[in-house]
Amino acid sequence: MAEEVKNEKKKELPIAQVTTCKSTQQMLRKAAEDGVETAFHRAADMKACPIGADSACCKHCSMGPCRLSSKDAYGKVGVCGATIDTIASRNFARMVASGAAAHTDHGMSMLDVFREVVAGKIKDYQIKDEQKLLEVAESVGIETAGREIKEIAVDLYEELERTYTQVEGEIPFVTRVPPKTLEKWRELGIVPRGAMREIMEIMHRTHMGVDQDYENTTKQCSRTALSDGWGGSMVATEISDILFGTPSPVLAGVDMGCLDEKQVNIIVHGHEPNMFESMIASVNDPKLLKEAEKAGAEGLNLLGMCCSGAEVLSRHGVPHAGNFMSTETVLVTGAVDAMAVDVQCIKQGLAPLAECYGTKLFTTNPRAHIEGVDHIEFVEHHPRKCTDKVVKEAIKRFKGRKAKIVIPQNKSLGIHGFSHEYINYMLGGTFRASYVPLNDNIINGRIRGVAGVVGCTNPRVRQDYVHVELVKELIKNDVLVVQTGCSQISLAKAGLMKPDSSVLAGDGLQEVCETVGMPPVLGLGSCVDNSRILIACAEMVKTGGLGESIADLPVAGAAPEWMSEKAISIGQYFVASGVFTVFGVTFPTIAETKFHKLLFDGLERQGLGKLGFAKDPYEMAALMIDHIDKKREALGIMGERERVLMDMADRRDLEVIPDSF
Ligand code: NFS
Ligand code: SF4
Repeated sequence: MAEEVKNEKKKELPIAQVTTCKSTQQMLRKAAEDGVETAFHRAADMKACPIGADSACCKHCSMGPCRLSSKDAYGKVGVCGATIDTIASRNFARMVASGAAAHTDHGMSMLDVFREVVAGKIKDYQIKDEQKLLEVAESVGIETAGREIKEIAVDLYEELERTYTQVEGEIPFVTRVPPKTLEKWRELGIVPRGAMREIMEIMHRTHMGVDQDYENTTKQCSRTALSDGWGGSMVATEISDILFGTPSPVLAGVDMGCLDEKQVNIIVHGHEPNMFESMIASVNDPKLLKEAEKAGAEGLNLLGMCCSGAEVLSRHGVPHAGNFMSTETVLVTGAVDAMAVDVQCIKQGLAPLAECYGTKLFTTNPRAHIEGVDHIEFVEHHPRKCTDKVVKEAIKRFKGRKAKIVIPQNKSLGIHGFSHEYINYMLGGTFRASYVPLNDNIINGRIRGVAGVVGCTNPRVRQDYVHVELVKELIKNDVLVVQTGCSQISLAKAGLMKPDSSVLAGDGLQEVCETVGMPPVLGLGSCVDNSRILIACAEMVKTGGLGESIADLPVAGAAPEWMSEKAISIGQYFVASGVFTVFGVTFPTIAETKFHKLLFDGLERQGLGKLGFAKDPYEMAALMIDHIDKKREALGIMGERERVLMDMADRRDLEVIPDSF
């Protein structure tokens, strides 16, 4: 209720300091006028707990909770005698388990749909991309020649189910891991079995009094995270491509300016594409369109937010209203007639805002209800029941709109939908699709390396700022950037997904972009689509000339504004795959501890990747570029180059981004 979210006595939010997103700034000003609060306000009012931020506390049993000192990490132990390394590594392991569970359960849902489609029990979805089905089946050793699609699909389901349920043995997609990388995993004992087994084992090992050696716990972190990256997330991506189509470049709009006052605005916010796909069918149903017209609307305007939004943006060009830190402020526009959410990253704070502005908010997934919010269950066997109902409720709200509507007029057009397959075609041409041109351009130095910039936005840092500045700095230094999730949306809003943004790139990268006609920043989709980055890395190794394992590649990753436990799982699977991965905001370790040193240094010595940390985007870019150069040096392809550091004049020049192409 509006009364409950009144924000009168609290100090004023320094709006320009908390976000660089123009639409979000405008809506925060409106929120102040309307007397409502958002996560930005709550973050400003509630300081993060310093002991928790350092992961120096444990509540795994009732002899505690125990708080160790962040300042003197080895000065104290828990009641059971647990050291800081035990406590921090156990906490970290549980973050990995939760993040991996979120991705793998999402992948399992996709696989459930696939099984029912193949069995003919779900008729609203079909196998849309048979070519992809064949490729995925062949990649896990399933015979395809002369066989029916259905037969192959049944085998593929059974094979991929092992990703989750297998008690012993390696998960199916290890067939895609470069042999040297896989050899390293085997040597270290971190090749995942089924995700269920790995997650169960983490929860067991982090119970009071079980695994009390941080090095041993960290191995299980890697193994579980790998069951996410090369397991659950990869299944989610591949099955979604098979069912809904493999993305290829598509022009689409991003930002709150995609809302339209004259239409019924419906936002889908969440992570699983199945509900979104059904919603696309609903808003294109002539009967529902008629109903909308009867209510006085010019049409049904469907938009995405967060990851399922990023996924359908990439796959179908559905417009995207904003990333994680804009999900509340978009309601402040008053223009959202309905918002349907499913799982993950749905702030409970949406509920009072929706009530205040009269937006119909619906939960749809049996796993995720919100107290006081209406639930319309989405059932894959008759998906339209749920999505048609949401559309009808949205039309009702449109008809009875009472809230004052203010839509920020910001909208950025850009190209999205660069699947790992498409990167092949784009660089190599349809008839000689391969990663050879990418590798060649890396070897000849036009492209210095590749960086994955991914992850959330977080009210503890200025929204979008770290993502955007980091990516600009990277491309200026000839580093090709691939993106997913909320980070992709930050850069899309800043106009970097346009091919002509290659003017911001260094000479070498600019030349490649202009020849191919691609932007220097490639949007790959949602967070589970980080698996596309793993596959691209594996392809680069396979193509040759850049070393024998993923750890040899001149690549780096970053989660500059992360907040979710999923980001921790993603970070750990990139590190375990051999990639240097830098986190921003904060990191749940104390720098002087043995556990911290293992993650930030020791793992690399074992032949894996390692973690890095920097809050400042330029410092973060420097860490990544230095790492890329170190790898180039080791490969003997360094040539003569220096890192171009941006001065203030350069930074000012970059403020102006061309908005048409
Ligand atoms: Ni990824 Fe997607 Fe966004 Fe972060 Fe949340 S929506 S799965 S976790 S906040 S990038
Ligand atoms: Fe304290 Fe040990 Fe119990 Fe954790 S497990 S709460 S450190 S006694």
